[in-house]
Amino acid sequence: MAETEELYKQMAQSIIDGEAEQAVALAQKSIELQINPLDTITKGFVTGVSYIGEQFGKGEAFLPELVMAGEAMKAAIATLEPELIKLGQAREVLGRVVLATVEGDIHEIGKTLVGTMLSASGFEVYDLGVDASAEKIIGKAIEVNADLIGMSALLTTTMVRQREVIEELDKEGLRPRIKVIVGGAPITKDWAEKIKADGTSEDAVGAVKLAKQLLGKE
Ligand code: B1M
Repeated sequence: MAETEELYKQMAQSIIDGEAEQAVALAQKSIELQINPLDTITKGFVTGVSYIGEQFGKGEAFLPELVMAGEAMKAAIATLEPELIKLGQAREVLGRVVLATVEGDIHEIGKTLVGTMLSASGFEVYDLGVDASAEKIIGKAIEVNADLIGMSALLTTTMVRQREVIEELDKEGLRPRIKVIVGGAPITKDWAEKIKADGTSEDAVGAVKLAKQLLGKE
């Protein structure tokens, strides 16, 4: 529908402009129009944040713009969160997941989205936030008797931390009981195999599917 396409464009632009209030207003409008919140995120807001990321990579946008885009993105996703939860209609607890962005990395938007979708689908999620050390992640996994650890990394310099956590889990004999999934923009299937993770996915919906498969809950 032309109106929806126009709305997606405005959403992307609100992120590019770093206009959090506008992003929230557009997210609310999408709820009123009963647009699937996952479409709102991927076809609207993510288009904007990807564009600003590319511009930043080329030196054509600067850190303050990246920060403002990130804030606008967070505000939009927070507005959509109740709708995302409704999508899941969880009935039983499928398993316990410890989720974090790895040490040295403060990118939280994708990780939080994965957490929301996992919760909505019936997983009990312990979200440790960003910049989480291996010690913190493993300690929490032991404390809550986790079935799965999910680690997000957005920087090529921090993705190595995922391997460190896996090596530590192996050393402590906690695998294969605790499964590990990894994700984030630079993470590939090759990387996941190389570090002996149990899997990776490109997006939040894929992460839920993978978590269910790994825990035999499909
Ligand atoms: Co940063 N940043 N950033 N940044 N930032 C990137 C990642 C970058 C690619 C931009 C670029 O240069 N083109 C680049 C990394 C380059 C590299 O490593 N090769 C970069 C850089 C360089 C930096 C700084 C170093 C900049 C600086 O200070 N000079 C700095 C690092 C700070 C740090 O972490 N120590 C930095 C800071 C920031 C902000 C704080 C300003 C902000 C984050 C705000 C926040 O999170 N609160 C920010 C942002 C917004 C970005 C971009 C533009 C967007 C990231 C995002 O939120 N995407 C990003 C460019 C890009 O990725 N295109 C960029 C939307 C989100 C929904 O997608 O996070 O990919 P994503 O999550 C997806 C999937 O990846 C997957 O599902 C999610 C939902 O579909 N997924 C998983 C994610 N985690 C998963 C886990 C799973 C499974 C799937 O299982 C557990």
